Amino acid sequence: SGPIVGIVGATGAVGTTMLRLLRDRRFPAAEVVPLASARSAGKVLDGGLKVEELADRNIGGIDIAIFSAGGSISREWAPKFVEKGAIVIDNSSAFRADPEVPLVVSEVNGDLVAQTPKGIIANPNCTTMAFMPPMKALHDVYGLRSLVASSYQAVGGAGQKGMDELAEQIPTLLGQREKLVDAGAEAYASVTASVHAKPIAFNVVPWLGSEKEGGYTDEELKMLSESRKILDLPELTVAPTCVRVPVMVGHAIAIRATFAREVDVDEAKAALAAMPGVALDDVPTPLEWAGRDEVVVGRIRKDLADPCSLNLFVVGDNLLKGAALNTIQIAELLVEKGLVRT
Ligand code: A2P
Ligand code: 11C
Repeated sequence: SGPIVGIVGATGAVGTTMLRLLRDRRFPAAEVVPLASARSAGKVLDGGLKVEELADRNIGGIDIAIFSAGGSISREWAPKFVEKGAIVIDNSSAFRADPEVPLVVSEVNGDLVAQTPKGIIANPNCTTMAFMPPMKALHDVYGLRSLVASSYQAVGGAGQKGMDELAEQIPTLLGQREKLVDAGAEAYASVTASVHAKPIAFNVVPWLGSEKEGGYTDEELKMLSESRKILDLPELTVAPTCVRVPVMVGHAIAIRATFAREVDVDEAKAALAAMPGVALDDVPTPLEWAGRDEVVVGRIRKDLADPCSLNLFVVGDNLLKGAALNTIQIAELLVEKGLVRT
């Protein structure tokens, strides 16, 4: 029989999606164990599984542990699962930079699931994940050198609480519709932001994550460090700007990609169309692509000034390919390659 799969953070936005994907994709699990905080212990989830508390007594026997409960939970608990014989697939940023932990996008560098000296495989950041399959496809043809990448990120990237905050602010601000037009600051002051950096309903917030060096946020610097690691391009340069927009699910990224060779739009489209997990759409929007597995690329234009650069727009469901789907695809690779205890 198959592996016993533990989902840590099973009650969250990503964890719930993982549980659904295990069912929908008929993952060959002998058993699925949903784990969350003591607050959720005993809760029965859709599908009938009962949540267990993340506690030492509940983690024995798990063969694959998929984490999406934040970096501090991963740092504390992932090694404990490994000690008990599990392979950990971690959706937090806790281990992504560790040279002994592969950072895997299934279509791009899935072979690395066999190289896990620490028993941990990291799942990339949801924004970076969306543009990795298209960039890999184009890199293989033209040789990628640099990116200017500006994101339009959904509130669902911050989990259930991120979506709740937008849903609560919309009716409050809609109730003061005139102020949205001529007294924005007053409307703005009538709602409180706790998850997002500033009120997000009817707004766009160019600050996402925590402050790091040079005025960049951690989310922006992940676009650089994770792209380099996943594409195995240590010299890649990235100019990142991350922006939160009032969209529930679906991150978008406007990208100017510069290559070693001159690009051709039709040839680029053919390379993108041939890449597994990538779809093409002339004008892709997050709302249309929420709930779909593929990342989608549109607005593909040769740069006006530089014949070696392409401008394009990428959209990806941050809960699916950006998070839960890629972790399940990694688990599927482990099973296919016979790399997991059953
Ligand atoms: P819980 O629902 O019991 O708080 P999201 O990213 O959507 O906010 O979800 C976060 C997930 O991480 C939830 O499943 C949440 O469980 C889980 N989580 C948060 N804190 C802990 C903790 N201390 N121990 C175990 N799971 C936790
Ligand atoms: C967001 N992308 O949209 C962030 C959340 O590196 O896993 C994911 C942070 C990460 O808020």
